Amino acid sequence: MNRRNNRTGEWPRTRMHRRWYVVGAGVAVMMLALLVIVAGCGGSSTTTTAVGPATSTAGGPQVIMENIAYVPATLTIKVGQTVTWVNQDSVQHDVVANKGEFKSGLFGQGGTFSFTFTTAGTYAYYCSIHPHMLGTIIVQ
Ligand SMILES: [Cu+2]
Repeated sequence: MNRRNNRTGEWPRTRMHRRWYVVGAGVAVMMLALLVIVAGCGGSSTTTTAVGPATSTAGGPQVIMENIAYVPATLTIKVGQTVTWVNQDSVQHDVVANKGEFKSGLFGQGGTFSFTFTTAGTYAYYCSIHPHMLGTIIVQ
């Protein structure tokens, strides 16, 4: 029979490898589960306000709120993209669409607001406490 050979240690080594395969498969399953969870959360239009350092928003298009202005004032994106507004002012701001498509609520320095645009069009918006603070998102 093909039993293990204690002298060479051949069989135990193979078993070790098998054990690592099992661990690897477990990790892969966990990663897949995480991906599914993350994908499931990515709905059509998310409106989340996170207060705290804006560190997890890298990558997507951003509008910075500074000196009581939106920078850039006009931002062009593609359908399906998520815009994140980041308040870098020492005063509170919000993001309110003229036609009501989104409304963030006030948030202070370091706070962020994200909105996913699923329909092409031009979205003018303003800050409810600074009448001259205006911006536009063009979704193509
Ligand atoms: Cu403001």
